[in-house]
Amino acid sequence: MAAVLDRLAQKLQQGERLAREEALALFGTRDVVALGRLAGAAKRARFGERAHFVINRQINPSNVCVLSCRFCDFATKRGRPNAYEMTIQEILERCSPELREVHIVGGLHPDWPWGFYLEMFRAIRTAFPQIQIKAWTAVEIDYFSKKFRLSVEEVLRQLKDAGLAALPGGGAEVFSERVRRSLFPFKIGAPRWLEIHRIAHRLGIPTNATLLYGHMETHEERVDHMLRLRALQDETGGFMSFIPLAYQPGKTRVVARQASALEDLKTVAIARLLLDNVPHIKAYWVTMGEESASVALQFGADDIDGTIGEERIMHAADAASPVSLTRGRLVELIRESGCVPVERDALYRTIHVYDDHAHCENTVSQ
Ligand code: V47
Repeated sequence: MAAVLDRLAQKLQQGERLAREEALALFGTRDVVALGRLAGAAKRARFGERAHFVINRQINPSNVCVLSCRFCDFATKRGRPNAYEMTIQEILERCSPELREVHIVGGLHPDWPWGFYLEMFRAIRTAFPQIQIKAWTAVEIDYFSKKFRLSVEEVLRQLKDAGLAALPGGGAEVFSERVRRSLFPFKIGAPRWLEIHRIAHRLGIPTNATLLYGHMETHEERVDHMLRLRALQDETGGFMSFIPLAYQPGKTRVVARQASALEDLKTVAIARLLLDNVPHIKAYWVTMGEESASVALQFGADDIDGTIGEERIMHAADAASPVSLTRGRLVELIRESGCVPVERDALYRTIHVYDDHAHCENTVSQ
């Protein structure tokens, strides 16, 4: 395996791309440290010692959802004790002037009208003009398009006019028909997810992409997922960030245990090497845990997401991480990894570089 890694290192140095079989071989390696070194070098070539975070808040306006995906503990049906629906006022109460980003996703609500979604954005934009709205996955955009009989272009145009800055990467799960049929048969599959992101990119709306791993998918399916994202990115250049999401078994228990820390680090590292055209690789502290996310910054990741405020999706599935982190803790996690913390906005524009240790004490409680 050492010879394989050496050969890949040479290939990468010459600016060549990893092929499918090479990425698969990396999943098989026991030399995780050498893999991490390769991916860390690729991260440093782009960002030096910098690593990003954002002061953000996740808002999930409702968990009522017309779908019932086998891996999801968040979604529920109206009338169940855990069902909730927020008003626009309740959404506004979750926003505050320090925030740079709100990340809004929810269930596919059975009967909220289209005007509610637009009004929600307008209300946020009016009350908090400095907040960028990253909202609604491709699954939700597809649902709005069908439910309100609008083209995807029209849905996105109207949302953009109302304040949408970017789409989050959710709903991609894993681009495998085999897995879709088993875990989320009524949710859109890869072709539609990719089509919606292609349209968003054409309209000048940047997006993220996720991969849900650590359930029943194979390494081949993980690699194929990344390769399909790489192909779309070659075409559009519209993806900002790739976020591997480790499946939280919660009550759905597709598998008994979450992927190991080593598997998390390998997935991050291989994403950095394979997705050579996606600038940012996120180590999502909510699913990986704070410590692994910090280590992942030496394994190819350059971002650890943000303060989050109130994480509900993974915590519905009993995630062990906190629901929120302070700015001070994020700065500390990044510094512990040996990187320089860079506070960013939702579009990865730099807000502040924490190269002065005095800022380490700076904590906010959202
Ligand atoms: O699509 C649901 C996943 C996603 C579970 O774009 C689960 O910056 C693990 O997309 N275990 C939504 N994952 C979250 C998401 C996201 C998160 C952070 C940042 C960004 C971004 C996007 O959560 C869903 C699904 O794949 N999910 N249930 C679970 N039990």
